[in-house]
Amino acid sequence: MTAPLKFSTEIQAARAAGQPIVALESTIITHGMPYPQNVETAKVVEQDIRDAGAVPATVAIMAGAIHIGLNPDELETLAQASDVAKLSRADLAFALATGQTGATTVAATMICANLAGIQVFATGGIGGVHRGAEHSFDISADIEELAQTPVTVVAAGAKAILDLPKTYEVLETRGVPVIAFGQDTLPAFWSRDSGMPAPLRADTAAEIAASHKMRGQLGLPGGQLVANPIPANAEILAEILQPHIDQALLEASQQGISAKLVTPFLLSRIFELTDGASLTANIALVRNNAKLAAAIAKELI
Ligand code: PSU
Ligand code: MN
Repeated sequence: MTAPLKFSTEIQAARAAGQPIVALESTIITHGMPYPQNVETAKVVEQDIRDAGAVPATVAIMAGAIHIGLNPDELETLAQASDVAKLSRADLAFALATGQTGATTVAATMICANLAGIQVFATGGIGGVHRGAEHSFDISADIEELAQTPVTVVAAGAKAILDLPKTYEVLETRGVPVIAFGQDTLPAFWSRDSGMPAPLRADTAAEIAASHKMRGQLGLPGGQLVANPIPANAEILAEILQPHIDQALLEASQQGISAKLVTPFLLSRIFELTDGASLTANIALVRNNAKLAAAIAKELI
């Protein structure tokens, strides 16, 4: 029994040549950014990875197959579609079995990357524990996936719309190494510093790759979260963002937004409330994460 994987031409060649490959998710394209910035960003990020000496593999589910690497037409179609399903661990098998098309979250992308033998994955921010989770129980499946699937995920920390202290507590409970890159504090997605001390710190891609390998040697399941701060020239200070996040959260609760819709709703409202500044920062941080992920993938060859 094998998983229904479909490799793009570029990824087939990369696998044959033993080149380093970096996985990319597709929910950030379909649910995280508006068109056309979503497809423009996807293409720029893929090129950043190539320029850094690795090969990008954007993951999505199309017509019942796990696509590892999308060609430009597939990327464009996905980015323009308005009714694409957001698929996480719980939805993946059903979507494949019933021939659906859908975008993969961090959790689902980790599963697909691991099936394809890809050990490193770059994104913007992972899902985590939502504010008010003590009432809603809304905790992203991304956390559980990091605890079980051996993929190193490079992100700018958990998204600042979440309850960051609770998110990092649960990551610790589930045994997920959280490694801040180049600083002693955890970043907060759009801003460099959350004020929270980082559990672990690395200053080179080689250290992160060595730790990834050592987890394998110890037989530990699960991956690592690399928390890579947004470049200083692109950050939005937390105090500027906070009122917009509060406003978006208030509207979400007033409108009864729940489950899968919460993250996309908050991201798009913050985009509107910041006149697009949140998107500019989001693009800069994803590109920064892609470069670091490429460097880690090269160390893992
Ligand atoms: N990072 C971004 N934008 C996004 C996401 C991450 O910069 O849209 C997506 C990822 O796919 C992540 C998902 O896995 O949001 C989390 O959704 P939820 O909280 O419903 O698990
Ligand atoms: Mn959720």
